[in-house]
Amino acid sequence: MSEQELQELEKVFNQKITDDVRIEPKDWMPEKYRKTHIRQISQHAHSEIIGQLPEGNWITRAPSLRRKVALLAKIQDEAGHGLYLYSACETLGISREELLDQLHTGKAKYSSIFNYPAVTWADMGAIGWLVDGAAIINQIPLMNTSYGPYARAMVRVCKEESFHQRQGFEIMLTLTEGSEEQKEMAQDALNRWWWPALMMLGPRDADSPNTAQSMKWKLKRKTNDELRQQFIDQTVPQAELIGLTIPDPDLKWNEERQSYDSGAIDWDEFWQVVKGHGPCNKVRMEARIAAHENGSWVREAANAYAQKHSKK
Ligand code: FAQ
Repeated sequence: MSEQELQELEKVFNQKITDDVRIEPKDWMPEKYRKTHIRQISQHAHSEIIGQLPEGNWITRAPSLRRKVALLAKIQDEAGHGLYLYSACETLGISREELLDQLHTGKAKYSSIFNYPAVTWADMGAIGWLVDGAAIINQIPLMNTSYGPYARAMVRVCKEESFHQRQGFEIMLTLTEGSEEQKEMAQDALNRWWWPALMMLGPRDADSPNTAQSMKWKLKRKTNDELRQQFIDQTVPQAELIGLTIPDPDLKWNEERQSYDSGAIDWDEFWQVVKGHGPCNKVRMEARIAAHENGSWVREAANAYAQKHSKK
């Protein structure tokens, strides 16, 4: 392709971004746009899949049939989200095998939040309320992201996350209306999940190497810090409503900004977890790799079936 033809294609692409016309798989796109999308969409998919593990531990210990059914449905939804996202990512010219290989060899990241343990039933409440709550705030703007398959996948994902957030909040509400011990359990879960939930939205904008370009391409519609502020402003009144205290002594309403000021996040902890040194990184990866290996007979059977039918 000549330099002039390439420039022409780039011009058409840039105009689409400016006009909010979605980029579709068969459209020409800059190589860096393609790679950045593979990075973000695949890491998002991996997070949904690994994200099943902390809650999966509690299915057999749910306190009632109703709670068990809701938790099971939620975890199955997360598996579905992973699958839509892998499919969206594959439209960019990478195979599922390669994506999974990147996860299993530690080349691709997944969300830091899933490297923390779920130690009590209240953690099921805190995960739904805070982790799914933060995920929705991050994902609603992604329904307007510039890449068509990613944006479309987000529509259903956001609807389902909203049910997840409510089921988590309802667990917390029930605990806070229960015995003193149950209320303490809810507060303890909030204390442990609050800071990791804030970190989940990514490093400060000043330390985020990808944000500027991703905003230009409209892959990201809001920066990490904007999303974090939105999450804090939305969640603090919810905690107050159920009589829980956000574990941040510096949290204060700022009348001028009409927003909360909050305390410093421990970014060293965040980077340690991202680099693989969080409390559960090792067990999460072991569980994921074991699940993949144990499922190899399903993939072999599906391939054999497909081959048999392609010969007919
Ligand atoms: N954990 O320059 P930035 C869910 C990495 S889904 C680990 O700011 P970017 C549902 C980042 O990859 C949760 N690594 O990067 C659910 C980059 O490294 P790289 C997942 C992180 O991409 C609920 C480096 O740091 N959601 O929870 C994290 O512009 C309950 C520099 O960062 C998504 O993935 C982190 N928290 O912004 C499931 C949403 N943050 O790749 C089960 C889509 C950053 O250059 C149960 N993703 N890093 O080597 C996004 O919106 C963005 O990718 C961000 C990061 C905002 C996460």
